[in-house]
Amino acid sequence: MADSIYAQGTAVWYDDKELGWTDGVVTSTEVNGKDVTITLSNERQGKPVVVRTSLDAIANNDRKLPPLRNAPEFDDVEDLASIPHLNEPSLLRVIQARYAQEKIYTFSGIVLVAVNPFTKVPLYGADAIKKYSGKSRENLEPHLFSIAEETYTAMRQTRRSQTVIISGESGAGKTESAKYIMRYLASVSERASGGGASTVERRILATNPILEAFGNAKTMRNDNSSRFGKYIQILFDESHTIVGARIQTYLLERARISSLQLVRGERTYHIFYQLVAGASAAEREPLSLNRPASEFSFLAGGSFDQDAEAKNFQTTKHALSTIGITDHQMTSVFTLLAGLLHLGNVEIRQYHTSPDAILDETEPSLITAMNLLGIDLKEFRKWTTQKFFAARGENIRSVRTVAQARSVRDGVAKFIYACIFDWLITKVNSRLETNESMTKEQAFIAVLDIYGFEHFERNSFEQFCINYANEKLQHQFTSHVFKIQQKEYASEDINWQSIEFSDNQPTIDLIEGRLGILSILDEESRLAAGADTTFIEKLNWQLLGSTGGKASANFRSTPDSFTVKHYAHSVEYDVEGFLEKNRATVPEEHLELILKSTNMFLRAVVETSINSGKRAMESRAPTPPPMMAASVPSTPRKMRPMSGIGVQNLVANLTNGLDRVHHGPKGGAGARKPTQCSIFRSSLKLLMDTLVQTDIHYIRCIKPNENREAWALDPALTLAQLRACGVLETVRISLSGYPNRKTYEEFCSRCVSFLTQ
Ligand code: AOV
Ligand code: MG
Repeated sequence: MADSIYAQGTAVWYDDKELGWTDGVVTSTEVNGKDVTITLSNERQGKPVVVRTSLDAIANNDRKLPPLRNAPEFDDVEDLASIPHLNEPSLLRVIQARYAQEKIYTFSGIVLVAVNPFTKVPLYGADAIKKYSGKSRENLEPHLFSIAEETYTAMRQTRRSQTVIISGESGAGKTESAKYIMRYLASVSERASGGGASTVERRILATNPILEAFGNAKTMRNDNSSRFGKYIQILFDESHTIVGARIQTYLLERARISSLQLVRGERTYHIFYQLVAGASAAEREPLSLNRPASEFSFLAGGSFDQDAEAKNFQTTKHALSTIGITDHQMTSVFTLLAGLLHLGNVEIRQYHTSPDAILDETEPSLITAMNLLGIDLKEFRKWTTQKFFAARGENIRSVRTVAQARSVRDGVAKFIYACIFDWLITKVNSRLETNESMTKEQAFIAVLDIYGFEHFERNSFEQFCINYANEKLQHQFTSHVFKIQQKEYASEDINWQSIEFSDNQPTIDLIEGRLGILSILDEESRLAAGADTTFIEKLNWQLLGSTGGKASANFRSTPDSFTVKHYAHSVEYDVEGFLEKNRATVPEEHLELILKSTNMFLRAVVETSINSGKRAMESRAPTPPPMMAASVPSTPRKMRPMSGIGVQNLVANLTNGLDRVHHGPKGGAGARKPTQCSIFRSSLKLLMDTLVQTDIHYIRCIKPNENREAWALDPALTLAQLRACGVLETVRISLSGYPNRKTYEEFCSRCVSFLTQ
């Protein structure tokens, strides 16, 4: 009888409408224990609050009976799995009580929960690293280093590769955690090799400032928000010393380049601010950067601290040179970045009252931008303001509207920036994963720092991709924790009560199935007449019309948005801009101009990026070789000037998909230009294939308040995150199951060593 447990004196939680979960004690029971009086711990107007409730009424209203509260000594447990009464408020109480004592880490079965302190904490110094190395997690306070040590020990003992998956909302602390883990591994490797930091270790740590300068930006949620996902594998040799690394990145947010698409108060990538604040007079002069940042439209709206950015610029440059980027290459990169800043300032006007775009040949920003980028000014101007298309066998000219021309201008800037980012990653990888490191590699320890689930007021293509990635990771997590454990118990005939868990496979099918959202989006992106409106129509027809019922449980739509029921939350996506973002390309003519640039570096950068995109698609190989699954080719690409024929071939190959857009279907499927979502999907598939070959460790970062206030915890916000990342379900399974697994041999050897002590 559920009600018999609510005897007088029982400590319970009461779900108060105003206060949320509140401590209470059953002070009396009536009607055979079915009506209870609960006295709450808080007072109103100097008197304790007393609530009377009928357990039958609660049950009839389908509300949860008051959960049982644990004795106060359980408020400080290091593992949530060890509390007797396991329910949401009890779990929150532990996290909250520990956080109040400045203990930011708590285990939850196999997961480490990390609550952001939003202030510097003295937890990560050399002494802490020393304290955790060689120790098992049971003997020390929960810490990021317990997990890092666990991966290192496991790799040494089993020779298997390891992955730490770090997830959580924007600003929860994923990237900071990833950096501490990398630092820990570098330190223990140093000790294994018996020397100081090696070149390779210094290079690996140098990737952090580089990736942050080029891939992070200030957003409303985080001043240093990663606008890409990353999977960094640190490679170890037989003696457990670091010999190299490789980095795989996912979906850089391109829209952040264009001021037209920036949310107020948010900024573009840090590197632009660093450059304008930190470049020396000699560096500034040839780049025409002798003016305040506020005069660059791509930088407008973003406030910044001149001195801090100048200092960061030096850090970035130092890191670039540590990784092996030459001064000459650095100057070339900065020239392109300056070219983009000037491109953003190119003024496109409208012709009198008509919406037609005008761009003057004498426009000063245009002259500077084209000079820096080495692009033919006249041709660029022409193709930015007009386009040709074929109709009934004739080439018809049409003038672009101001809005279209500006969007083309920004599209070129986004495209070039994304190419610079790809080039940089390829370059970094070529320095980290050498032939020598590949020969010596025995296993790797990887860290996955990927954007957490996003649910904003307005959600677009980026959120859709991010949430799709999280859906896959959540599935991996549930499969790992729940399915495998349940199966294992069943196979060993262990008495096991099956645990309910939410399987999100239907949502994944809805997104990536044969006729799912992604394939419809790709199909539509490749059609000449494809538009956001036709995309949503097809979604409706395909997902609600023909197949009906099956998908509709997780899918709803309106004429300009669609809603997906994700594991964490239902999210409504505004379809406006989906196709453009998925195509993420520049008009064919502009691409041709870029590839004919007199700036050899720009050509090399674009070529490298195009090839890395193609590689991402090609790496769809059914069975990637173990360990090497997510590897990025190690041989540095030679930068050579392209012959005229080479350029044409490349353009033809690349724009085949676009040709189809402009001139109707032609060319084989193999020649299609990969769309953003198809590249993303392939790289995710590769990631999942790699993950299953590794032992996985989980860190769930929690953002305790929205204001980034030190040591302040908003219970509802925290609870929602604990729920969304499956922490509660994990604890339940750990409790119902058997937390220790030992092979028969291990068990015997433990017994023997115990008996002989
Ligand atoms: P994220 O990676 O999870 O967000 P970050 O790792 O960038 O979040 O953390 C956001 C901020 O929180 C940092 O800039 C620090 O100020 C603070 N912080 C995080 N972890 C710690 C820590 N362990 N100690 C002290 N301060 C910390 V995003 O990339 O936006 O999804 O996109
Ligand atoms: Mg981050």
